[in-house]
Amino acid sequence: MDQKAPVLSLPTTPRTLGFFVDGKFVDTGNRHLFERLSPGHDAPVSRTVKCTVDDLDMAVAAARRAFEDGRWSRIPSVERADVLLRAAQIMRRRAEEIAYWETLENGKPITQARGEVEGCASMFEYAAGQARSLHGDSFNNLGDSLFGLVTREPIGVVGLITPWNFPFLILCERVPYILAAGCTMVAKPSEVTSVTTLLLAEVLADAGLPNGVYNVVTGSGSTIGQAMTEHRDIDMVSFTGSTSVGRSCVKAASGNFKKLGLELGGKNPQIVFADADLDDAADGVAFGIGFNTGQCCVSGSRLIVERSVAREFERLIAAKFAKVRVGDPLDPATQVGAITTLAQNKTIMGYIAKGKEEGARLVHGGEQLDFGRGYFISPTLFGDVTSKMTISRDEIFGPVLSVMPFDTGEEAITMANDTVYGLAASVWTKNIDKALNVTRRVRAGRFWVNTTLAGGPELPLGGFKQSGWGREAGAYGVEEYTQIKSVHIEIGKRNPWIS
Ligand code: TXE
Repeated sequence: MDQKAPVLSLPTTPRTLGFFVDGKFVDTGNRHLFERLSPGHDAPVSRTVKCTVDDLDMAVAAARRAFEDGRWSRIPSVERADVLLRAAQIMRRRAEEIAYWETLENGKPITQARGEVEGCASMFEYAAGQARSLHGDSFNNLGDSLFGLVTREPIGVVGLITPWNFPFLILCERVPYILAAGCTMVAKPSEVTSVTTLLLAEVLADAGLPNGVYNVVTGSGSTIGQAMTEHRDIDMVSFTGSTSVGRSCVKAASGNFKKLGLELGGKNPQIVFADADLDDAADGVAFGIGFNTGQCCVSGSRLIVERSVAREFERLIAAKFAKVRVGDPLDPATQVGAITTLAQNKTIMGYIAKGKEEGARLVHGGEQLDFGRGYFISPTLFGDVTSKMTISRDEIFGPVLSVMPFDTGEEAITMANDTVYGLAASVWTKNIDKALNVTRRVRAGRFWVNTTLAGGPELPLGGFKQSGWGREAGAYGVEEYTQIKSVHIEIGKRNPWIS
């Protein structure tokens, strides 16, 4: 018999967690706390500390001590790999708890959160392999008297600033790589989704990570995030968030010229040719914008579709959208959950109003859904969108798809590239020549052919143009957290300078 999985219940009291420094949770005592309401239920679920810059200094000092004394940065890579592998096991054991808190704070469907935690464990396993295979280079071609080595060293203390859309996934696309490289770190999660970043501290401590290697400071972006990017004792900051804050990170980092990794916004094209399997493409395109309520930096929000099939394709998408199950994030049947914050809900509804005002044709959705609590928006489709309209240019970060028809492949490529961003793109066609041509000419850091949003730890992520700097994950992801040193070794006696 097909039994419906039960809807999970809310916690009876909010969970209170201190921040984490040098292997210990710091007591919340009489500290100012930030109370988080579940965006799907309007109920208080967690309380975390509004840290001060002194708290950040304490965490950075712990990370610095742990880096300099070599308790992690200089141990054999096999030991680092063991810790990462144990962390993956513990994460799998605690997957249900981690997924539950991710859903409560972020509003994403519980089944999606469970899938993400599994993906995170896999990330740790992959990075364990990377820890062991990280290596430099040698030059045996410099003549009899000189031998050259290029060694890789951990970059030092890393500050990690993460957003609220994938609090645990984005964290785990970075932490195991930072640790695999031998760095120590301070993480600062978004103030609205801090719990799972703190739970990772427990997981890593249980896995045997030495104290001081992974520290977490909670609090606001304008105080703690800003202080982190300015901090003179942090060697690198990896920031994921809005392009505007990314820009302020670049200015703030100039004090000590710290290295920056930036993963910023996107306005990602989905190019659909008339020869594609249209039903399959419609399902993929609907998923690409509906997944995580479109609060996804790689969401395919611009649908660039061949004119001869544009109306038919719109109908297919609208039919898919009509069937999407929007609802309680704690219900295992839900496919699209809540918008993560009230501010983001206002932003999305503002863009929907703007789309109508500027003359786009509303084909489907566009409504605030009323379930008596929480913030929910129906998947929304606009037709007749032009490249001048705000909804085709700005990152909306919501479930809003804009249809823009094209006549030739050249025109599709020009339209796809007509954006300041370059994070991701997808192309749907049965013709390999068209697929390859588009893949090679559209400027984006991640590409999908006849699929979207697929991925794993092997393939790096990051953007072209104003979508950011550097790459996370994959072999490149570990290398980002290292620096290289050239070593010149004289063999035998030097040719004297003064004879
Ligand atoms: O992001 P912020 P917000 C986009 C999306 C969304 C918009 C605003 O378009 O509508 O950004 O979201 C920390 N120095 N994305 O305001 O502010 C902050 O505490 C250092 C796209 O929430 O960029 C949080 O930890 N850090 C994106 C993180 O930065 C600062 C994901 C992101 O917050 C800071 C999220 C400062 N001055 C939003 N101010 C993506 N591409 O994945 C804030 N922060």
